Amino acid sequence: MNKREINQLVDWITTAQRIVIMTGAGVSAESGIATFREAKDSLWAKFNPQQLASPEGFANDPETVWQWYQWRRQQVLSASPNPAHGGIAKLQLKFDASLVTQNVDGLHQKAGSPEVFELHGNLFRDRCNNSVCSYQRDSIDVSAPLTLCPQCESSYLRPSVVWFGESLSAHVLDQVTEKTARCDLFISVGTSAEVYPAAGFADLAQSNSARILEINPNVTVLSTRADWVIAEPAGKVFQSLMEALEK
Ligand code: BJW
Repeated sequence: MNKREINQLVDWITTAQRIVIMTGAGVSAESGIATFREAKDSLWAKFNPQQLASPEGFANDPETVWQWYQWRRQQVLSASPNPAHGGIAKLQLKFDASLVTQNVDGLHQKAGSPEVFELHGNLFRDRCNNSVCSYQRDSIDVSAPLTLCPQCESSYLRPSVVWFGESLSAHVLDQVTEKTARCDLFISVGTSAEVYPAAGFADLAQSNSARILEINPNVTVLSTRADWVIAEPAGKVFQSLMEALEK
């Protein structure tokens, strides 16, 4: 980012009344965690994440889906937050900024974010795959095998994340809708903006006259609608922003 851009970013942040920051997998890329649609060189590259992260994928092959999530848990447990996670946490503490994430990795919390609206759940919880059974547990044992639910003993335990075709928490959606409808600056960071309902929040903000800022090194479906695109890695952008704000 050049000096003019950094000054403009500081101006947008400091003059906003209410900010909503929406993050996706790209915010964790600089922590070494593969993004959802770009993982090309991992052990799991031959699998399609969109198929694995689905009720159909789990029904067809629960063992493979379970092992994929165990591998991802292991990856995340050995990762640390990067300057984008840290910078976002600092913005939340200094300004009226709400954080909404599609990520399930918990790195925003690890970086000190005081409040995180997790749209797609959390990697480190399991729940029973039978929606009428209420069993849940924390899950950080990356070598735990696929098991039947100890409560109903009829369905497998699965990660407590939201798969395609599944509903997001109505409570979380209501809170995010309310924050987004009232914001005057919406910052989309590291998301391809392809998955709904998350992708619809930028439209909601824009229809209420908020400025839309996208931070993503690659063009997305949001880019042409955004008021400003900073086409650089999020870690680099937030590092520059923090240095400028701390001067
Ligand atoms: C960097 C970077 C760096 C790289 N710095 N950036 C309306 C229209 C059409 C379809 C639908 C609709 N409403 C609902 C649907 C169906 C569906 C959907 O949206 N499908 C689309 C694919 C079209 N949605 C759903 O099914 C949702 N449920 C629902 O709406 O229920 C009601 C309903 C059902 C059916 C029909 C209608 C209504 C549920 C969605 C759940 C998504 N779940 C997943 C898996 C979570 C668990 C897990 O992690 O395993 O969530 S899928 C996956 O995509 C994951 C992510 O959170 C999500 C978004 O991905 P994200 O974060 O954007 O990652 P990438 O990889 O796509 O992009 C990374 C970006 O980072 C890239 O742009 C890079 O350039 C960038 N980047 N390095 C900054 N350093």
